Amino acid sequence: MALLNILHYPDARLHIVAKPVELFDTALQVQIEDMFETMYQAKGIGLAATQVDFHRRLIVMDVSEHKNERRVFINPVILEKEGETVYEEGCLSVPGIYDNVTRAEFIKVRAQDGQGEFFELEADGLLAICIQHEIDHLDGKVFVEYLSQLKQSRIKSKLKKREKQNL
Ligand code: GNR
Ligand code: NI
Repeated sequence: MALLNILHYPDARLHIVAKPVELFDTALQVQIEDMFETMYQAKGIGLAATQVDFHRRLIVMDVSEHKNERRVFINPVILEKEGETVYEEGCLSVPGIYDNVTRAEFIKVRAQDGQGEFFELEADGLLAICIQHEIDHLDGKVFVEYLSQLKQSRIKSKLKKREKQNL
């Protein structure tokens, strides 16, 4: 097992559009395990492969209270969306920044598991929000892009400044 490095906004690699996973091999199982380890240690509820500079359509997630409900979504597709909900989101790639984002309240998603088996899931609440947040990452989109240009430029300056101090 290994901890992976999480990219921080504004890193251009966060805007790469991920390609489908085609091979459900041992290397993929290792990548999934490493992503869970990285997500749990960073205290996140989800992690998209894009965030660890791996540009395939793979997401790991655990929105449970006791951190014992692992979910893997490979090549996820949202089949249905309904309603709207506003939630104060955060992102491991935008540390320390939280702001309201409007998303669909209910979704139906089709994806493959780690073995390549297809499944469908209807989700609401935090699970639905997190799935949409993670699929955005696979499409090269970070939640701050839903905020005003002014907020985005303030967030960029703040994170760049912080990054410099940590050099
Ligand atoms: O840990 C996370 N918490 C969170 C809170 C509200 C909305 C979305 C998220 S996902 C985030 C982890 C992350 O950055 N995933 O990409
Ligand atoms: Ni995120």
